[in-house]
Amino acid sequence: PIVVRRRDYRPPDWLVPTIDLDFSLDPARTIVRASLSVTRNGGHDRPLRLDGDELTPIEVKVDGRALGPGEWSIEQGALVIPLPGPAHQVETVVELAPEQNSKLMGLYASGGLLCTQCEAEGFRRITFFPDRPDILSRYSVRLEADQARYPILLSNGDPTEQGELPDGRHWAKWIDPFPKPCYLFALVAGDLACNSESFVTMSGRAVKLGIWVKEADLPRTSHAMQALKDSMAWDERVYGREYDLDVFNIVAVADFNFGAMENKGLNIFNSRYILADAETATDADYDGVEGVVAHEYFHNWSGNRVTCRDWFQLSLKEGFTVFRDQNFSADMGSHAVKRIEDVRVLRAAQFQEDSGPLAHPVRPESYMEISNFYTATIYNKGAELIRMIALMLGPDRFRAATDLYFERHDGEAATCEDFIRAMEEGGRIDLTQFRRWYEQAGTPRVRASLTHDPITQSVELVLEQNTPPTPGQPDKAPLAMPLRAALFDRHSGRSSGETLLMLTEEQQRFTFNGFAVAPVLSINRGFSAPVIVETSRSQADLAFLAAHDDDPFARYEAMQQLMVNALVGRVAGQEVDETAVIAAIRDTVNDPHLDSAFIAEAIRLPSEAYIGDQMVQVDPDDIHAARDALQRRVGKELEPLWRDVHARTRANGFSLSAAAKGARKLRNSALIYLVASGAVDGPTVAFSQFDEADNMTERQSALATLANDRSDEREAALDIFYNRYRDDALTLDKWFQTQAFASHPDTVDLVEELAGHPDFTLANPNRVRSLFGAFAGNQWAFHHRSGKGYRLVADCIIALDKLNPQTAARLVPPLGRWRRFDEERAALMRGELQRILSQPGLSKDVTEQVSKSVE
Ligand code: HT7
Ligand code: ZN
Repeated sequence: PIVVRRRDYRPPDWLVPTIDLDFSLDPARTIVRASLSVTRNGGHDRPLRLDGDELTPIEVKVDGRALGPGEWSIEQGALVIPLPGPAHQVETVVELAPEQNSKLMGLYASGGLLCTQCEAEGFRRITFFPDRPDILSRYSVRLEADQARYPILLSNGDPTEQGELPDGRHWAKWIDPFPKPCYLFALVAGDLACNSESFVTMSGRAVKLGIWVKEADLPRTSHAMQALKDSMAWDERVYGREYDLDVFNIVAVADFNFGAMENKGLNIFNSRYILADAETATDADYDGVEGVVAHEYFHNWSGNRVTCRDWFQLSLKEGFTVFRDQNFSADMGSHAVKRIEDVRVLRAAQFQEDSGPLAHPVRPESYMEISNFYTATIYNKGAELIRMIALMLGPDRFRAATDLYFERHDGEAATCEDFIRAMEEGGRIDLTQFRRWYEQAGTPRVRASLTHDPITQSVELVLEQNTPPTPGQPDKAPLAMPLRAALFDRHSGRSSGETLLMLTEEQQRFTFNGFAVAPVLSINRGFSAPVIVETSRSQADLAFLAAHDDDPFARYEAMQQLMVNALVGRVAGQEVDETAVIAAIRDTVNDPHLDSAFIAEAIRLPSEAYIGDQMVQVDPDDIHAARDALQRRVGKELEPLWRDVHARTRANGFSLSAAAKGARKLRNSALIYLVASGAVDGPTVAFSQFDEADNMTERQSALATLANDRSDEREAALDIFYNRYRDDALTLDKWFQTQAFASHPDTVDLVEELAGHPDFTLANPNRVRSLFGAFAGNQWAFHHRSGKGYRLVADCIIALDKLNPQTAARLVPPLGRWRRFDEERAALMRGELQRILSQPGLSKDVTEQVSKSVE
């Protein structure tokens, strides 16, 4: 496959100021007529090149004249037409078969709908066009379809006209006044019902909001609608950004490669991020809906009004938009808990990526297949970079800088460099060194050592940073990072106040005076920089911070470190005093000043994968045994506490208030520990929670707890769950996912069985992710010594690649982490990668991921 390089960027040869599209829609045979006005960009004599993927032209016209076959050619799928003048009108006709499109890119059929997905390079599967984000065009779109089957016809912009045709067909016209890149084009045709409301913008314009779903799903759209209205108001209040069209539509579809898509005025969503009710959605699902609705809405400014010049700039819109949606969700709920959740995701997904064969900078230098670069690095690390800039500037200067960015680049295709420059000028800061964050891959490590001098009553903090080598980047330069820090008096429990330390050198010293006694260091508070901090703080100091730190993230972090030390010690076979862990958990649960959601986060043992990340070589069996043993011990020693918490957090009726959600979270933690305690009634208590719950949060967590052990209750609960939800795809996904993620010795065999279940299908990405995505994230089961887990995932990748290469490629990274495991496992993992690579006709998507991982 061809490698695309950032440094090869050239402005386009031809521009396309306007495009008229005419779709005659049909699942088996759709005709697409496109009429493009094209203008030569600069003095050159290069031909017009219109990208195409699996397209054959039926007709090609220039300025109204049909061209003969010798007047155009097809090169690597693209239509190439030599043109003489500075401006022409080019018309093409192609035929598509949406029902045959299993890649879910371009125009495809899903559950009786016809819909599109164009980002990143799907538009070229619909019509011949220069498919690159720096070509901005005005779109006018006419849709025609059978009226009974597709009564609703939607596209971008505002609807202008519609009409009926004699043969049972009808049509509608949509015009989008905002020039946009083709990746933001969308259409939907189907039999859809609408939850419709109105939003009045800050300048007093009424916007018609529509959430379009299958009729039966309408009652499940109210949370998404509220999230949309909250997002619109939040973007006005926090960033001064107002919505710009008269309508804003969202459509939910069942088959979708990603979470959602921000098409201008017509967002298309994976239904799992729209549909929610208490019967079928967990609190995490509700939060997911709120966060993704906000994310897509925020793209209207950070992504659509200001778009990307090329795909190397992807984090320009994604990192910034994740940062915006994270802050929105924090404002809607708890800042502390949201930060803890976001850091957990960052560590689980991005830190892993950064330490493996697929590590890449936030602004990559090259790619083979751009779909492989919708990664945690681009999204989540990208968001952390914006967060650091916002912290360094403070709220007022950051707002001035974002105002400047939006004003300066509105209507443009911009770069990460443009964004940084706006931050520098609008925020009055020099980001010269900070730019390295965009260039260097890898997670920096910061060693923090504190020494106390009782004579001068001062402490010296030495900070040393280094970033390990990553593929293609053996040497790293020091980064500029803001580290929030505080020092605590170990007797009074009070802090001397927080300071923001700017670490810019490889090694730096900071001195603090006025400490008669050695204080306790709290560093990287709020996770102010996305780094791994290494300290040699004792268990006693960590326990102190877990009880006293006034930064909630730092308090959580101290708890986690306390637990990690105990667990890593256990794995290493060392005698570790675990009483500090148990006491800290008990004191946290009993602290009346803490809210339930925070307590639940703080007392949760680190995941097996996170424990593995702390070790030189991962031993999945020993890690599982150590975590399991500590969980059982915490369960047993505090059993009365867990009974009490479980009983007192039982709610009377369902509510989505923060307090109710927090109580459910804590109740689930209590159940986990209670069952782990080995109490004979553990499975019965879990089954009762499963059986009596009036909400999915408690039902699913009880099921997940039962799924970890052999018991009659386990089998009964799984059967009941299946029979109750077998016709509801999103909820049935949970049944697959819970079993694939279970800490059960037979999980690997069960996953093989489930892959042959009549309800399992490779055609639906959510179903694939719920079985194989969850399984590949289940460290103990996936890394089964036999290698069977690797074989199952590799088999799935090979089979899925023929249907949906994008989703197949997303399953590769867990196999690529073979360097972190023992020789036998590593050999088995590599063997599977080699087997995948030897398949004939492998897609570009999977080839890129596997070839980078196998080396
Ligand atoms: N901007 C959207 C990206 C996306 C996507 C990328 C590749 C293949 C399919 C896709 N569907 C949506 C999602 C977002 O970040 O908002
Ligand atoms: Zn996005």
